[in-house]
Amino acid sequence: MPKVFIGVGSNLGDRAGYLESARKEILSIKGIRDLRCSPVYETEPVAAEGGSFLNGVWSFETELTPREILQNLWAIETKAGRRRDKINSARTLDLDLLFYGDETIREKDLIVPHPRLHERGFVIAPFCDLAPDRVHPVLKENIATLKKRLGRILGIRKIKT
Ligand code: PH2
Ligand code: MG
Ligand code: MG
Repeated sequence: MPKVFIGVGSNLGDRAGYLESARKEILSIKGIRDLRCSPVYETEPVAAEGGSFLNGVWSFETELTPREILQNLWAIETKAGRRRDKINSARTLDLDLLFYGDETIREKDLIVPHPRLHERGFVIAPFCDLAPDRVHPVLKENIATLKKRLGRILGIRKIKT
């Protein structure tokens, strides 16, 4: 059963509340098991509007297809009142599919692994807490190595373990 990693983020409204509801929503999806959550980081926005984010990385095992996961993630975002008026506007909840097992997918609205995850301290730092040995299916390096390559990550702070 493939192991899935998602990036979670919120920088609008009750940020911790949105992450907590997302966790409950994911737990309630049939066909998902063994949800694990990284510590939560407070992070400065990178090329995005609004205030600081809460970010984390979560993993689970699933029988669902990548497309089914994506649809579930979108539905949870919508339930959290996510609006999509502008790219990178402040958001109540952002759920991004990072890895789907070792698969590489290149469709218009579904690119896996997430193309920028290795450049983003707000993804790599929590990812490294959760799964340092996980190997990036395209870059063929593990998350701990990718984190080292980023050097000193500024603008992030672990707030909850
Ligand atoms: N998400 C973005 C763009 N910028 N910055 C931080 N700190 N955290 C995010 O989750 C984030 C971002 C696009 O989704
Ligand atoms: Mg995102
Ligand atoms: Mg997104």
